Amino acid sequence: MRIDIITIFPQMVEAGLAEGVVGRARTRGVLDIVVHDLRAFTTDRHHVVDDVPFGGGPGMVMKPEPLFAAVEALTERRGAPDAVVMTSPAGKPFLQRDACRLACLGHVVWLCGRYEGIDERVHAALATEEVSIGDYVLSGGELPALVMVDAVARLVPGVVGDEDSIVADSFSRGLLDFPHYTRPAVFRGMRVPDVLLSGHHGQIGRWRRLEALRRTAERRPELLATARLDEDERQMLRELGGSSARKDSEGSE
Ligand code: JBZ
Repeated sequence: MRIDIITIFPQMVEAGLAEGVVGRARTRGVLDIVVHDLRAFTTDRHHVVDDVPFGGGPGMVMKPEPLFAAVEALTERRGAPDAVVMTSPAGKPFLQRDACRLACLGHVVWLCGRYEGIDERVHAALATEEVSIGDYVLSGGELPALVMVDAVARLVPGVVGDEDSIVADSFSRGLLDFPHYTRPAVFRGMRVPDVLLSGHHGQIGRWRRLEALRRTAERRPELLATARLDEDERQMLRELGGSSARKDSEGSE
């Protein structure tokens, strides 16, 4: 998969892509990720990428010309990308299903916003989607782009070593993950649950599904409305009791 990231802080983005599974996939040639300095696509002496907002008000707005020039230069060299993602606090939420959709594409470009925002014509005529990682105030789109690229990249075959761990991940089944333990079996008086030491794989699997359901009901009850549960899990949820033990069709809230 080919990914291009266009930013005014290329070193910040490069640092986030250098290590871990994504960094290794890059060095192995499984992922072709290139970070571009937006200022390289300006034509003025001072490499200006922002300007005052029409209509007045505080802060600056990212100019459209360098962003269009960057994507057009990429299009000339590599062909038109399959998607152009614009990070923005005003975007739709970026969810696991978006990561899955983008991971199936051959070539995706990310545009990182800075200042008060990006000229709306970038959304209208250059980006194919405008997405946000969550409801908190950030100072730019570089960290959101890194979050999204990480979520996409680990779904590309060969990036994560153990395919099973992708399937087992939180959200792949729409539930929070179960609790994990490693040695020692007793640490500062806190014991690992006996079932995990039993070697009984049927019971261990059942315990993990129950704990995943318990956590989800406790921390993210709204996820239960869309989680893919089998009849066994629906029964476990009823046995957990309380208002969180509602049926799929009844929805959340
Ligand atoms: C994002 C204009 O720069 C920003 C500022 C905040 C921000 C982004 C870009 S993208 N927040 C998010 O994904 O939530």
